[in-house]
Amino acid sequence: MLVCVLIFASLFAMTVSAADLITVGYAQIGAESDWRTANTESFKSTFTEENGFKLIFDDAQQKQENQIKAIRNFIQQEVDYIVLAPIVETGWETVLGEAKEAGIPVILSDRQIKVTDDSLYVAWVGGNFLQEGYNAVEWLDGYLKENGRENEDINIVLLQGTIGSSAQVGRTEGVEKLLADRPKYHLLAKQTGEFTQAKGQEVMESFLKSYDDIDVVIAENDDMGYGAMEAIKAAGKVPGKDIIMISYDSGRRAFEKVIAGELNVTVECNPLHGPRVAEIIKKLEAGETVDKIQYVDEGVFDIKNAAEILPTRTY
Ligand code: GYE
Repeated sequence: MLVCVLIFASLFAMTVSAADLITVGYAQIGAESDWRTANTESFKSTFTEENGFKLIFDDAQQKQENQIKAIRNFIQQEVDYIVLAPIVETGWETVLGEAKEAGIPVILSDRQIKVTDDSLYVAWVGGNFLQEGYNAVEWLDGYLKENGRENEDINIVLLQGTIGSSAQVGRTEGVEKLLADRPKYHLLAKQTGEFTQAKGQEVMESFLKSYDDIDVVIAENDDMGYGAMEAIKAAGKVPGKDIIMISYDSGRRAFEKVIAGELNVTVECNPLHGPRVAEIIKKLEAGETVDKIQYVDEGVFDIKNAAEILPTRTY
């Protein structure tokens, strides 16, 4: 009898706790970069059962159609919240309309979307990509000045991220806006390297074939920057010395490259959005209002501060 009661009690406890968990479907973009890996890890370590969540994770392998499918699956599974890291800015109205219809709140993380109806998502948290674009060019101004090169003509190539992603759109716009005010800076070429090291290397190889006078590479993420370094070395030049290297994200590998002198600067974009999204969900659960747009503070790291910051980097 006692055994029966105990079994029943523990089964009851299990059902209650499972039912208490908040189910979250995360439509992740893919695994294209160190940043993305750190971002996935941030969600997986935050949205645990111990923290009161059940996470359903989907990797869309860099395809919007897969993200749309994932969202439809989440709706079918009646999750409590949908988190979306949208690969590109456009094309979300229909599927987010379906989520709204089903009464499931959508939180955007990392990249933004362009929709006419703002009520299709509750909140967004991520980096200020336009500002990151400015940060790169302003860092270059300072660096050239410190090296007595402020009156030189400077040839720049731009390795862009996934075209149409808000990370690419913002960074490109920020860079181009400031370049437009600086007649000594010349943008020789820009092309996408899809945010991957392999594609970054391939595009840089073709840039090096077309231009023998590149002074600066701006890569819209560190991984493409690493690829570009390989291409530069293969062409018999020294990255960080013969060509000034600028890239984005600032994971541990980037700090190590800065310290080694191969990367001149890494403009920060912080990937640790798991706890930030969990905070938003907790507030919503408590009936509180949340800020619709939440930018994360971000820094700029070069040889002056990299060694000091590296030990504090967890990713
Ligand atoms: O910079 C890049 C990643 O959207 C901010 O996506 C993110 C970007 C990040 O693949 O490395």
